[in-house]
Order: sequence, then structure tokens, then C-alpha cells
Amino acid sequence: MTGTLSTPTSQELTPDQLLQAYRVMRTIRDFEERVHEEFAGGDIPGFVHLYAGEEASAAGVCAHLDERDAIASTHRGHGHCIAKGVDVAAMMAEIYGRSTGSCRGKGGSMHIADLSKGMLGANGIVGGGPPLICGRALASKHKGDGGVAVAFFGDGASNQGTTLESLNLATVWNLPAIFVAENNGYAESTSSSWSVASDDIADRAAAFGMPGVIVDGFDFFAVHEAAGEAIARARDGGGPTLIEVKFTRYFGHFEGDQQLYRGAEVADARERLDCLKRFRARVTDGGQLSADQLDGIDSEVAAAIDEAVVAAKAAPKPGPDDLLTDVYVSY
Ligand SMILES: Cc1ncc(C[n+]2csc(CCOP(=O)(O)OP(=O)(O)O)c2C)c(N)n1
Repeated sequence: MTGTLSTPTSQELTPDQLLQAYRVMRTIRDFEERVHEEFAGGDIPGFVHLYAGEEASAAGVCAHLDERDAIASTHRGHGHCIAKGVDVAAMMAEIYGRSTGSCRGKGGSMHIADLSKGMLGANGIVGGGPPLICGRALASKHKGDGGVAVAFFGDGASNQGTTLESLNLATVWNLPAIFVAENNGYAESTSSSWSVASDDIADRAAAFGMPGVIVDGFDFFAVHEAAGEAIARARDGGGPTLIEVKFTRYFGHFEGDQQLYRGAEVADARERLDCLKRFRARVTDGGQLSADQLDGIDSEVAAAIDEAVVAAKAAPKPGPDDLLTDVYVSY
């Protein structure tokens, strides 16, 4: 089964929930824009892949999750971390490779994890998240703790054997697992029209005996609705769902990508489709929130990101003594 859900009304969310959703999306956007600037300044080591443009996906899905639940992310993981509640200052320090980072500076942008928040990790292995999520969902099912597990992955990762095997296992084991295919149209510079055999990734769900849904990834409310239905079904023992979220990423595949493979679509998306602009227009037009309330969040978030950067730059790097810590896991 595939289909496009009708857009729900924002009346269904309380003002506090709407403010929180906006705060999450604004924090992701500001975090990303700032990391883009700082990276260009040469201070940030390693590879960085930015999530800007895709905020409604992380925010819309994670709004339904709590401490019982876990997510697995991708190399483009900052947004997922923020939406699952990982501390922004610790994330910034991690990206700067500082010992105050969420992984003590040893992971960097591509490997931010915080198990205390159910964030199992950003992942440099394309298609690495879905199998992790099957494991976590299986654990939740056996423990009976009501938890669901969510794998975010890209259109490129949707073609990996690990992803397809996970979709199969999730149905066979009737797992409380959600698969969120974030289709931004490209795997590095390869258009999904060259690499994805089906018209839509969500079409593949039928082959694995689960519902498949396509949503407009620029619309927080559409993502929120689709994810809410899927997560409620999973918690109720109804098994997995594949959700395909379609949008455009605003920056290149990685910081430094010249983007010779695409043109005006980014400016168009930023101008016309942007999830933050759409959210603002909808809740202010509908009278749920005022522009002042939203501007207040903008100011608070901007200050928090500034503080995070200042603190990250001032923090120490891991020293030689840290080389042999965190190497082995004890059970
Ligand atoms: C197993 C594996 N193969 C290849 C790569 C190299 N690689 C890194 S990102 C990427 C593209 C991923 O595209 P997609 O899954 O669509 O995610 P997006 O970057 O669009 O968010 C590739 C091929 C990798 N990191 N891991």
C-alpha cells in the first residue's frame, strides 16, 4: 500500500507542541548554517554533511518519540541528533573534535551518538542504520517496553542490501520499527532517477508486506501525521512502516562539494518550499502562534548556537591519555 496522506490541521497540536516543533527545526537550521560558516573558516576538522532543508523530517518523526525509543542516523546526522534531544553544545564540541563533545571528540560530525537520549549514532556506513534498528526494535519487543526504533536513511542507502534485508526482517519478526527514507534526490552526485529502480522508494514497501507512504518533506505537518500513524501502529504491535520523505538538501553532499550536478532547484526550494517559512505562515495565519513568539525562539536559538561555538572553540582537544579510552565496550 502506498499513498499520500491528507495534510492534517495544525489545530491538532497544542501551542506548546507547535513551539517545540518550531524550536527543533530552527535549531537544526541555525546549527547547520553556522557549521557551514565555521567549516569555511577552516576551524572544523574532518568531513561534514549538512542536513539543512530536511528539518521537517527529523522534527516531524521525533516529535512522537520518547525515552523508550531509539533512532539510528546517517552521515547527515546533525538534524536527527537535535530532534532526539542531544545537547547542542556537546554536538558542536564534537564537531570541533573537543573532549567536551558528546563522544569526547573522537567521533566528529559523522559519528555523533548519545545512548542516553536513544540516539544510537550517526553513521559513516551508508545503509548501516536499518540493521541497528532491527536489533533495537527486537530488544524492545522482547522486553515489552513499548519502545519503537526508527532508521533514517537516504535514497542511496535505500539500494543497499543491508536496508532491504532489514525491511524483510522487520516484517518477518513483526518489529516495532519505522524506516524513514529521506529522499533528497541525490546520493552524492548521482540522481535517484539513475539509481532507484522503482518510481518511488515507498513502492518497495509492498514487496516487504508493510505499508508505504510518501510525504512532502517540506511540510512538517505531513511528516508529523504520517509518522504518528506509523509509530502508533508499531507501538500497538502492528509492525513496521516505510515512510518516504521527499525534499531538497540545501547544501552540497559534503562541505566543499561544488555541486556541478544540480542547478536552480536549491534556490527555488529555499525561497518557495522551505519548511520553516511554511510552518510560520501556517501557524500564524491559523492564529495558533504569533510572529512574536516565533521571533522569540529565533533569538534564543541564535544565542544558544553562539554560545555553543564559543564554548567548543575554547574547549581542550583529547590528549594522548584518551587514546586508549572508549576502545572496548563492557557489558
Ligand atoms: C557502504 C558505503 N558505501 C559508500 C559510501 C560512500 N558514500 C558516502 S555518502 C554516500 C551517498 C549517500 O546517499 P544517500 O543515502 O542518498 O544519502 P544523502 O547523502 O543523500 O543524505 C556514499 C555513496 C559509504 N560511506 N558507505
